[in-house]
Amino acid sequence: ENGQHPDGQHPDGQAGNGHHGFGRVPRKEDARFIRGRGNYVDDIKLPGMLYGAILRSPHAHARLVSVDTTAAEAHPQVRAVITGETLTGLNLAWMPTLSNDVQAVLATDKVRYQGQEVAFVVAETHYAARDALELIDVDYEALPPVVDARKALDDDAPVIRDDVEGRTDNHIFDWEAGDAEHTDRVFGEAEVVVAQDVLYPRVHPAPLETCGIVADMDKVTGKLTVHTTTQAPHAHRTVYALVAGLPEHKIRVVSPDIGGGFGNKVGIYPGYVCAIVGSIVTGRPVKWIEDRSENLMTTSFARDYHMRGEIAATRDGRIRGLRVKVLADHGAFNGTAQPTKFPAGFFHVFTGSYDIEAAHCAVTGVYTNKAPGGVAYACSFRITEAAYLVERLVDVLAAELGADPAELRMRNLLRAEQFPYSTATGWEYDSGDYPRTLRTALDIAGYDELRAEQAGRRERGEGPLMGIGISFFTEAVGAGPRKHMDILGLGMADGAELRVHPTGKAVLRISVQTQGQGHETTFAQIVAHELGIPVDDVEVVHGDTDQTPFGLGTYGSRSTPVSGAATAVVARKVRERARIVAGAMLEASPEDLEWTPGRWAVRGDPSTGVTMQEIAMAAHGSLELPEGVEGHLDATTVYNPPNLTYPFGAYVAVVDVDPGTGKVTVRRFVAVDDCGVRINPMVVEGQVHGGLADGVGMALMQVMAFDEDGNHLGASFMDYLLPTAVECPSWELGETVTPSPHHPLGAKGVGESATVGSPAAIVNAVVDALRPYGVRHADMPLTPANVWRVVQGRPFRT
Ligand code: MCN
Ligand code: CUN
Repeated sequence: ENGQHPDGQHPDGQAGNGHHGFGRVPRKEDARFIRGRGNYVDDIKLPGMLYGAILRSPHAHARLVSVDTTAAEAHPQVRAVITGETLTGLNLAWMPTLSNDVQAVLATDKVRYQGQEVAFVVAETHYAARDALELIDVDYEALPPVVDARKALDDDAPVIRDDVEGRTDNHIFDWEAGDAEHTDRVFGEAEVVVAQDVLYPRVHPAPLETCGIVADMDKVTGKLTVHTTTQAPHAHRTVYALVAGLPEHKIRVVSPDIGGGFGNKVGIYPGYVCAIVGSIVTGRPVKWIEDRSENLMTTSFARDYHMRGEIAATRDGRIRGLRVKVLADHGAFNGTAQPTKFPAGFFHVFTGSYDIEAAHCAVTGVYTNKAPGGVAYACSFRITEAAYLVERLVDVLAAELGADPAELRMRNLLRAEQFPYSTATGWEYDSGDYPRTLRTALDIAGYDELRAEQAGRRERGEGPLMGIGISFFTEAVGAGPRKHMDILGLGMADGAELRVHPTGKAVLRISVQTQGQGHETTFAQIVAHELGIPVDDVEVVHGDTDQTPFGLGTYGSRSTPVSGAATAVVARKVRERARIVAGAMLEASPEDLEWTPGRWAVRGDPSTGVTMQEIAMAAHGSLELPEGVEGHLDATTVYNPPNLTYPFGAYVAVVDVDPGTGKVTVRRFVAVDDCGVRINPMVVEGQVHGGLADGVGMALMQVMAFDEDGNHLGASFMDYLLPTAVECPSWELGETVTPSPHHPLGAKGVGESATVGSPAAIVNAVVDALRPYGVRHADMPLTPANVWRVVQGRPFRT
């Protein structure tokens, strides 16, 4: 069973013609996307609209002495110039971040990273706004920057955040999880301990569409409408309400089509606030769209985790303990996006997929003179870092023990009968059959033959160097239970509303927001599956706070686990209401009715049944309903997930490395994902393909580099490389299905799985290829230059 159902039918045969439920339904949204008919923020043009542009700091760290805007204001096309001083007057110069810190909207005292926002010009055209930026005269007094996180806590390090009174260092937080004492004891008794420094470099989600906004303050109605690139429209609205002091019902956040988010569009950026202020000041709509360099230099980056991991094990390869220390570079403002209680996100799932007695991690966050962010790029709240670290460490242990990495993993993986499993750091994994998934991946790859080929090549000294890398990951997605998780005090439950019109057509309203994941199709499939009506008869409304119920948005692969569950629940409410109506129609007691997809019928006599469409008409008609039963078939719900869902997967990469040039070619990549029940296997495979490409990008090509003055060295796609079909092999996918026991559909999230799981497989493969040089670890990105450097001066031994 590999999920191939080319006819679009659900494997259990429920789907009829015209797609009534789960299965490989083509994406509804693609019809407009492939015709160039998408409607993105930059496509929006409002009457009288003005254009904004941002003046940014050329320095990574400097005192702001003066900002002279006289010449810019005199530009004939300029309508407003806004500075930190203007905003101070409005009490808007600083805004709250998602981590309970503050961030400068426009600099007032200092600039703290290259590209930081200093002034905002509003003009009649985009070009005029850009031209006028050049007329602003800023006097900076350069300060020494902190670029290397490892030096941020030195005694002589310049203090970046002296805006906070009494602050004397660049320390943000210390956070730990697990049992330190127990872990130290296990390490003390261990037969084998291996330790490894591992860097997960600073990278960027780089969605194809950059961030932007059209802000429109209507002075007559007092209503602010913002069209913007956001993964979380409702959360943005509440934050704007709190920041600007406007009531929520006077703010409408609309998120039209979004050209990729990948966590880049979770937070609120200074440009958004400036555009809103610009509209308030001028009384006209203001559009601000950032360019590629602005996106790469200033918006939410990802990772930048300096990790040291240790594994304690027995001589025969039983892993007993894990100990981790992390230095987290958060940039100049602590703006990471994650549930409040978890300053290091979900990094404490670093025990991965293994049965480990004791584990402990300590994470220290520091400020540096770089852009803020850290949680983005399909990371599942730092599970990327955690999964990469443990999967690297397991390979280091395998090298130390002379063990096969597949066998070592098999030996330590959680077994099916151990679920639900409580980890040493406090997670409760819901379900899994890990050995089966790893075996499936090894079988597809032909692992034994690959190892034989590798041995033969090594023996014959036949180039290029061949490497085989494995990774096994477990994710925790679907944030989250209200009692454990909130963002800025907002609980993480999602609403859903379902209306069924008289003719049986349905409208679903949800709070999550697609950025390319196909929600308009897959959420319609959930309703179709529950009500037995065609997918085409269900319209999904999202991305507009005036039209959808409250919910926290799309990130951390939470849409299916939370809003997907809400959708199933609300559709079941409608189905139950339909049962009562059907009872009245059939003159039978509702308890005596039986559901077969699409119809309620008297038990044992399906021919008597009434269809959902007939029931809908009757529910809106003159049929007499039982005492106390309202007409119509509409329902609402709020879903508070009882736990996260824990998708997992086994990946095998095969690479060829040219030791002369350092070039790595990914020859094959096998990915077996288990995300529980798949609503649309084709969409899931698309998500996995994208994430695997991310893995190639991070493992081999991507890093946001800085020079020692804090100059950004990767502000265009010439330097910051995105993987293309040329660098990617033809992905080989498999699947296993272990339903989530607590999700109404048995589904788990999958949108970030492949990004989380794939980098380790590729790096493990490259290190495996370099084994003859005695290489045990090499940090990403494994660019030709970096690989070449790693092997220089090392003797080659087969
Ligand atoms: N799905 C399914 N069956 C499952 C699980 C998911 O059919 N068992 C489908 C869903 O119905 C949905 C898609 O797969 O259409 C992804 O679902 P889910 O795993 O719930 O993830 P989200 O929808 O919450 O998407 C968020 C996730 C994140 S956090 C990042 S980052 C990322 C990712 O999605 N950004 C993306 N994938 C992306 N894909 C595109 N094209 N663009 C982005 O910006
Ligand atoms: Cu960490 S990126 Mo996705 O959660 O939006």
